[in-house]
Amino acid sequence: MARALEGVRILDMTHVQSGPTCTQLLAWFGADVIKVERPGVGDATRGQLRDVPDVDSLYFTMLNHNKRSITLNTKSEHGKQIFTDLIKHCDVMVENFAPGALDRMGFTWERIQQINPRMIYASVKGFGPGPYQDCKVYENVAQCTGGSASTTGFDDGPPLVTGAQIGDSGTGLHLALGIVTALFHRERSGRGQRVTCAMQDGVLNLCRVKLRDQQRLKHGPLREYPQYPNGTFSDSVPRAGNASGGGQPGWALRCAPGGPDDYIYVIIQPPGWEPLMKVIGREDLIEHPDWATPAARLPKLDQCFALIEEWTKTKTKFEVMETLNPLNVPCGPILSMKELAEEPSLRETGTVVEVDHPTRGAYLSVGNPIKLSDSPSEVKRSPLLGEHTDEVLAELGYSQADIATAKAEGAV
Ligand code: CAO
Repeated sequence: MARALEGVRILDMTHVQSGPTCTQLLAWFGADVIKVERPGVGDATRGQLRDVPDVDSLYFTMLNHNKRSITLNTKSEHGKQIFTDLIKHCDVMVENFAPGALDRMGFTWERIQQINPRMIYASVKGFGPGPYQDCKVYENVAQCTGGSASTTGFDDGPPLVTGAQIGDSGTGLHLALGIVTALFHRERSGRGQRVTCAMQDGVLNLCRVKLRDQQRLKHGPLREYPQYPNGTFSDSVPRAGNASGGGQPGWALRCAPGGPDDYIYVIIQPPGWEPLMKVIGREDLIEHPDWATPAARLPKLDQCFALIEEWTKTKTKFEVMETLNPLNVPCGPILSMKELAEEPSLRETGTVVEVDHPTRGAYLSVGNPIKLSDSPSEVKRSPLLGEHTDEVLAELGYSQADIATAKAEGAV
């Protein structure tokens, strides 16, 4: 069965995390992703955060599945020739270099269009046009500049970055959508186009509800935030701790036996009040005028959650889950990475997969979280540096002698 993006060739100039997550998704959907790396060096992540000496790091292997690797010095004359052939050969080019790097190599968007008018040229940058357009940007910088850090954390603490890589992987996801949209458009227009996504913009898009709240602030306090009604609001959106939305307050509550991840997030929806109070043995509060309605509870949500926590502290998070779910009380255990790695249901769906690697051996990875019924993803190991150089050059029409010359000159 042909996979969804079979036949689409991607010229992958990406490195580190944001770009590679994008091209990995396209590879999982069946695109032929040709990753171009600097001879002898490769993607810097191959050597970063190494856990085993002399083998590609998990950082690299977990972001570059299903790709082919070719080494190419795109700054040498011979390398530029090969690169030009690759641009002719491919449908999509993806890069996330520092601003202007490809222009400096001589490959401007205008030049790329001359070489291949059907080319879709996609880039991740830290910022869009504006005062910071020339800056280099990494994950946490994007989280800070996109509005996530200022709205994450507790009221009395500093801004916080999140473990979810919304700057890098989030922007990679956005870019992948831009690319498949441009491919779809090319079916009708016959032409490629430029696709860009700035990390600041991607993070802000994911923080959309916080810009909503910024505007709501003008019309009074944000009643669903823990600052209401006893704390104070400034003129910008505060950090909301673990609070959830207005009509359905939520909080992370401690569970037994009291380890760092022994918590469960519980949401109190109006219909959930009665069953919750029955479970914790406080039937007296079900009809009590000081507790029975969302409006009555709002000023003392901390007390509501403290009552429920008295009960959750006596159970494990999984016992609480088993008790509250049949009662239609939305809740979810705080799962550690260890628990997720060992979760059988995630293994069964391929969301967590074990992959074999020739120099590292078996390792765990996150597979494709997007499931297509007719185009399932098979996760294949990441390539070794330059593993497919000869193969790809042969596909471009280079003879064994041409390849030997390119190697002798250091172009590949
Ligand atoms: N052959 C020859 N030269 C190559 C090459 C190849 N195959 N591949 C890369 N290079 C060159 C580039 O052309 C560039 O050279 P110049 O500076 O002379 O133009 C040089 O290698 C370094 O590229 P870079 O500036 O992109 O790399 P960096 O390590 O200095 O910066 C990063 C890394 C991520 C900060 C920067 O690329 C960036 O801001 N990218 C956009 C935002 C982004 O994606 N950030 C997410 C990163 S993950 O947190």
